[in-house]
Amino acid sequence: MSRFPGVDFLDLDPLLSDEARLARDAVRAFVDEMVMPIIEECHREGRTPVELVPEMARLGLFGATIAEYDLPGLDNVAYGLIMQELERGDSGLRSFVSVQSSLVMYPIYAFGSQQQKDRWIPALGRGEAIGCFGLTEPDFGSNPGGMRTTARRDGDGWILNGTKQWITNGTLADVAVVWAKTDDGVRGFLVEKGTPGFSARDQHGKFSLRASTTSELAFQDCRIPAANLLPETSGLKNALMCLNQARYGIAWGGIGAAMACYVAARDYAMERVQFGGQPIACHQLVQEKLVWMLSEITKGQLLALRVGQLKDQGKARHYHISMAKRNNVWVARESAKLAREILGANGIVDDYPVIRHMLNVESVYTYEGTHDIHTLILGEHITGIPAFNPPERTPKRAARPAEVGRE
Ligand code: TGC
Ligand code: FAD
Repeated sequence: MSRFPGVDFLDLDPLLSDEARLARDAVRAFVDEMVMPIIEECHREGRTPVELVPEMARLGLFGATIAEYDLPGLDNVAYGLIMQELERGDSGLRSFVSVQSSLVMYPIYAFGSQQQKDRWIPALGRGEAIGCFGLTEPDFGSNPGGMRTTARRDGDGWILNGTKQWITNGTLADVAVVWAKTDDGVRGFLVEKGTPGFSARDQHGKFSLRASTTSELAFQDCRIPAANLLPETSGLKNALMCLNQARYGIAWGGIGAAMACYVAARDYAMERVQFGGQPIACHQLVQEKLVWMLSEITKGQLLALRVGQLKDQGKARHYHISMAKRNNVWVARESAKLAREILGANGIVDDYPVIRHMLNVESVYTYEGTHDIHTLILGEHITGIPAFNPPERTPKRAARPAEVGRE
């Protein structure tokens, strides 16, 4: 079994706490020993490696920043490094941990009642329960505020109606954190597996994130007890706060995927011989690609590290996180493409991890706010002008081919 060497061009290791290094190294070893031997098979078969859940729980990867309920209470930099290492293995695995930690444990911990926390946080932390997060709907992805799912108060409970789509771990989940419109705005609810009126089914045909389960959730007059409302939620803002946690982890994860592609490409270039017995690494064009990857990975590490430090100081704003998610997933996407080029035909087969990362990163580029949505979030921060929903204009009639060049 080969050990992943890591990428640390600027000697950033001394900037990390002992705790963060220990967490990273433990997850790096876990990925080398337990993930790499099975991940290509999971990707081929399109299955989530649920057999890894007990070991991930033992390593304290679920809810790692929570300091209660016997959870590790790590800082955000350590959490980020965990995400980096997991995504170096596979984006689907990082997604599993992101959803469990940032999108399920975080909202229950931040917005839940004491009873909800006591019931779910320990079980989710031990991996005995799995969670999912339902925000996106078939007609509302980038614009979740338009959601059609409703929750109506009815006696001592709530009635949910609507559909959520593209939900990671939907069919695996014991509990779904579901966002729905109420008379008092958007609020979060806990819906347990098996509740009458709640059904989940997997979405098939994915060419990306194949080692992850993606599902549709349907609510048809689904009645849940009043106690399943997350009491501290009062608007879409609460859902977006959960996204901040997950997007931050993805910013590190993108660097992990880019590192995997860079190391695979560098090693391949040193070995692969063409034209006169020299390895392809001797060509300037190949070197330029490796230099691009290493430079961008290094800049991405600095960005993620600084946002992590700001987060630990309570100073990270959502636009800082948007910049890190946007940039670092783009670095992963471009690195995967360059690495695939360097591997030639071997770049399209799963004997190497590159094509899997290249396919995975298409999902990561899209979920948790597309690249372009993060551009607009940053654009709004810079200018103060939200450009998500420009005023309606009547489109000019397009010229017919016969009219082109007439005037
Ligand atoms: P807008 O009017 O701008 O905002 C509503 C309120 O929320 C505040 N806010 C935020 N607060 C905390 N964190 C953020 N990131 C926030 N962004 C906005 C805002 O200040 C406002 O507060 P207040 O007090 O005035 O009420 O809302 P909008 O409806 O115009 O939407 C803005 C937009 C487009 C940026 C937002 O909706 C968005 O981020 N869209 C992208 C959707 C998205 O990322 N979906 C992800 C679904 S989950 C997922 O993909 C999981 S993948 C699995 C994995 O993680 O691995
Ligand atoms: P759309 O919003 O329809 O966007 C389509 C295109 O239009 C994009 O290029 C977008 O950038 C562009 N666009 C949209 N609006 C604008 C604008 N105003 N200006 C410029 N361009 C714009 N969601 C969950 O709630 N929970 C999950 O667990 C979850 N897991 C996922 C797992 C996978 C594998 C995938 C692929 C998605 C997952 N999602 C999940 C959904 C994800 O968050 C959405 O796909 C994402 O928010 C984008 O929404 P959309 O796909 O509907 O694209």
